[in-house]
Amino acid sequence: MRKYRWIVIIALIGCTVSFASCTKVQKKSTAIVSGVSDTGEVDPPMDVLIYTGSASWITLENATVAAKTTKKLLESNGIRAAITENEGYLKNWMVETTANGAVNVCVLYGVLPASIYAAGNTQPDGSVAENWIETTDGDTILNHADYLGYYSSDATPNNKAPLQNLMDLPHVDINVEEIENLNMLVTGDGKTVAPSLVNFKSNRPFPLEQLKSEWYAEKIYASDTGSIEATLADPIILRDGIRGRLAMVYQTHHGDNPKGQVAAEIIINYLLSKAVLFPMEK
Ligand SMILES: [Ca+2]
Ligand SMILES: [Ca+2]
Ligand SMILES: [Ca+2]
Repeated sequence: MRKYRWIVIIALIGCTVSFASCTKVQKKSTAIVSGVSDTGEVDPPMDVLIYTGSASWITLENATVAAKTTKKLLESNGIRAAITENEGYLKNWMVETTANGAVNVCVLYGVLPASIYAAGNTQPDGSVAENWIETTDGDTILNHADYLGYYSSDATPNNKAPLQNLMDLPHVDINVEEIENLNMLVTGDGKTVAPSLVNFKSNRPFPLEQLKSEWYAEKIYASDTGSIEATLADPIILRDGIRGRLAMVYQTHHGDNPKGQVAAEIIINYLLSKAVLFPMEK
């Protein structure tokens, strides 16, 4: 009789365990970035996500106008893009698109949100943003307006450390020459890739001599000389060897420039261009 009771108890435990594990497997993932279609298929994450929850050196209103322009142009070229004011959404998308085998682009307006890089520079290595640009996907943070990373989303000034920590270049300093309103002349590449880009004045052009380690200037679209042989550049795409990228596009102090169009043109004609991604296919 006692033996029989044990069999029942063991069977009950077995049922409980299998029920619990079943529940776990069936639990829906909290992928708020991917949509689920009517047929139950999970959509792939957006190619491009534009964050407009906070901005520096551009008003939120102007950032939103630029973001809408970029999104519209990307979509008309078959690129999936979304705008979000929610930095938690941005973080989930970044985690989801880290090392997913596809180039993704995150567009920012002078603010590096705390959800992807802790305010106060408390995570010099391994932030969501740093992990994102350290895979061979070629993922790209494309920054407009203020110095890339200078302010966090809660208005904490992180100053120059975020760029240093993201690049693992402890001395990188964009404003070492304290440049204000430096003429940027469009290069040949700039004319080809971004027809909307015309000569303008940059407040935070990138000093090319600061590139160290495996970082290099992958593309220079405007510079102080109008050629790629230059000292300072904006727009510029910096690349970490075969890994990710940081792009600086119109780093200007409330400059009135076509950020929306030029960002879209750089993404369409270079970063996500089929000719660039799949050069062997004709
Ligand atoms: Ca990716
Ligand atoms: Ca780091
Ligand atoms: Ca690193």
